[in-house]
Amino acid sequence: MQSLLIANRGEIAVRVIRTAKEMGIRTIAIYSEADANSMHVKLADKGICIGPPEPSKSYLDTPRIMSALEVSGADAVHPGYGFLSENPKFAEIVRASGKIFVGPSAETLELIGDKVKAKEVAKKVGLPLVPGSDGPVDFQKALEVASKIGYPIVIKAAAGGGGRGIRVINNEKELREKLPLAMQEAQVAFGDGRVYIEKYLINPKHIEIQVLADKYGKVLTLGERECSIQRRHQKLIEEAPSSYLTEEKRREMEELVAEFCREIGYEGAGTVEFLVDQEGNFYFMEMNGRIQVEHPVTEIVYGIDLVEWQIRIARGEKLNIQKPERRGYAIECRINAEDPNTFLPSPGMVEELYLPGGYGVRVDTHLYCGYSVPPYYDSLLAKLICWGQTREEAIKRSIRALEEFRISGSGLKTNIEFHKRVLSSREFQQGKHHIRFVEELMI
Ligand code: MV4
Repeated sequence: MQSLLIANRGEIAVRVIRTAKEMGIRTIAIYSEADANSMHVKLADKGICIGPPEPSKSYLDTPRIMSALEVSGADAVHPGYGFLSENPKFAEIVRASGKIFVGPSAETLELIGDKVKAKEVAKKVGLPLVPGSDGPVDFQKALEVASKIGYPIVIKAAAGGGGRGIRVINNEKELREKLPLAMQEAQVAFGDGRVYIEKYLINPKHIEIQVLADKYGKVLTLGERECSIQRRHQKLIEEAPSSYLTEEKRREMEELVAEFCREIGYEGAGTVEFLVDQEGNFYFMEMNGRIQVEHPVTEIVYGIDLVEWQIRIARGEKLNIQKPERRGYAIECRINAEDPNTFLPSPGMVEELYLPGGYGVRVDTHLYCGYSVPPYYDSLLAKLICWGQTREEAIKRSIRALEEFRISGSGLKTNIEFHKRVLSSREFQQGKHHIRFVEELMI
């Protein structure tokens, strides 16, 4: 691999470019007209404008990206997260053009994108599933399964995921009303009307296992991240390891995840998502076939560059390393351009920027003074990742770093104060937070 086209923008494009450069790989940025002055374009060896600001005409437009790939002569594509990163068609088109897609095969993306099929594989390898329907349901089957497992239940779209196409149902009357709607919505949103049902778990934690797997069947699991601090399926704070898991439970989850990955012939970096209930039981939810926003907390506690391994695996290298030892605790705060009260996006010009630093502090960002945050994309401005020998130290260091952090400019608001509130709360400090914590904090 001589050169790599980064089919993304923002902090993740910068993140990938940095590692590619260290590996001696030439980098090609693509950018929309709204991103002409973006950091990823400045850092890359070459930039190609691919279209107007709207994602559908730029970062989501396969033909335009394939043209840029052809023109640039790059021999590989890194898709980052979001956009086309888990699109099986895109992965297949890249492969068919003779280029390397840095990620799992189209077949694997297809399989894990189908939540019903993924659950079948999970069941086969012995991963625990939430009680529910085995496979998609029709009206009769849904009523039958629901009365057996009891309410509340959730209806989920087979082609959904990440919180898209999920609905809570409290009783049979509601199920009769909402099931047809849920099926129609799934058909419209995903072109696939299949839905399945599960028992609704009350106040679980969101815990996910990181994996790396090479083309030769070697699978390495790198512990978990806890991502329970979220709002409307947007994660806000993630940490590794989770203080909620015992070493025994961690090993059990990691072994099952490794078996799942071997079963589907997974390759690249990936994440298997679980919900963990108040008794400590874990349940498989879905697998994500991309590098995730929160990957740095795993990098910090395991001392490994996950993007480097994505690239090495994609170019056919063996994952010939021992599992690194985990050390200490890392916490990531996602700094977003949003109004602290309404959570509405608040883009604008960066006029003043002071990034925190010091021992145990990492900031992944594409911001610089004079940069204008465009309104067309997600509102992530920066990720603050702090390490500590203990969780308490990681929390204290995060609060100290948040106090140093200054981002301001006309129209630009951030959620820095929100992070200080969460990190200072008793629930978070005691590790008792769950997926509804932010909702409860805001009341
Ligand atoms: C659930 C659940 C409760 N019970 N499944 C949403 C994202 C998707 N990956 C799984 N999701 C959920 N599935 C059962 N059986 C609650 C959620 C959920 C959630 C999960 C993780 C993080 C945040 C969440 C917010 C709302 C609902």
